[in-house]
Amino acid sequence: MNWYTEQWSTECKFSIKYDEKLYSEKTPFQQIDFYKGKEFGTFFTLDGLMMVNEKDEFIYHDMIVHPAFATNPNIKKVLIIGGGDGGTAREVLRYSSVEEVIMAEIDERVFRLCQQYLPITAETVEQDSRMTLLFDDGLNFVKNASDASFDLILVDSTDPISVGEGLFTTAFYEECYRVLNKDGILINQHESPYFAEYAQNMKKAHKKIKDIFPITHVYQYHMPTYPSGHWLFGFASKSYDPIKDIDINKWESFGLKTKYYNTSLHIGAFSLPTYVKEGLDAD
Ligand code: AAT
Repeated sequence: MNWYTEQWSTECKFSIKYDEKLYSEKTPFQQIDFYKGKEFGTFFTLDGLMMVNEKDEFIYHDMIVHPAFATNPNIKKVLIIGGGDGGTAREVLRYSSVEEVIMAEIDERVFRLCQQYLPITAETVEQDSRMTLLFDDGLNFVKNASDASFDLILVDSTDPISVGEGLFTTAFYEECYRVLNKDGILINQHESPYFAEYAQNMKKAHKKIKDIFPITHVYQYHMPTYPSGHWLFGFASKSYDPIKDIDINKWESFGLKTKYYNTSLHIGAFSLPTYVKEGLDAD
């Protein structure tokens, strides 16, 4: 019997049975492994951590994209940092009002292998004429980008270890602030409140973002295959508030069918459990 096992904390492991190991490669950036099993379908890991699987990817990709568009339905220029599987770009490109999407992913192999093994996320992205794919470090990309050139930045990154580390720094968040326009929104992969190591990352990221952006929130969603199943995104912005400014009618008028996101959940997602609020604010 084959089991993929992931260490969720020093004292806790999570396992998924698989039928087949589809592919394995060590790139200059990270170890990539693809598996196929019955419960979660095809899935891939980077450096031994679950990134995407066919069964629950809709939760993560709905939640990284749609709350920002329901808050500002006029988003036209989008920057995705990371997101090599293509799922985030796929959801952004569903808005016909979006004019331009740039994706800066450090590891081209992630995208190419997802085109081959995970078409559910990667298949449609490259052929869309609004899409520019760049294989570059996200921090490097924002450093060289012009002021006020994006309405939305989506940071779809790995955890702050190895290549993902630069995407959790003050220098990176400052560059994001600079390249966002006056109504700009930043959404970032914000780790998890439950296990200590992830909760530390969550707290540090929030403190840095709060020092830079005037409006900052953290919102939650249920991600069965990420450690503890309780995961977060950060919402930071220069002018829009995701709760006060949500434009329910406009978002509904887009007519997008979503499997996780809806506008009632949008508001609820920003209501955090007490221990999470305390974990974010504690020094
Ligand atoms: N869509 C959900 C999948 C991911 S994968 C995150 C991507 O970030 C990977 O493809 C990785 O190569 C890319 N990445 C990491 N560091 C950088 C960087 N510095 N610049 C650009 N891209 C980068 C997210 C999973 C979240 C898992 C949470 N446990």
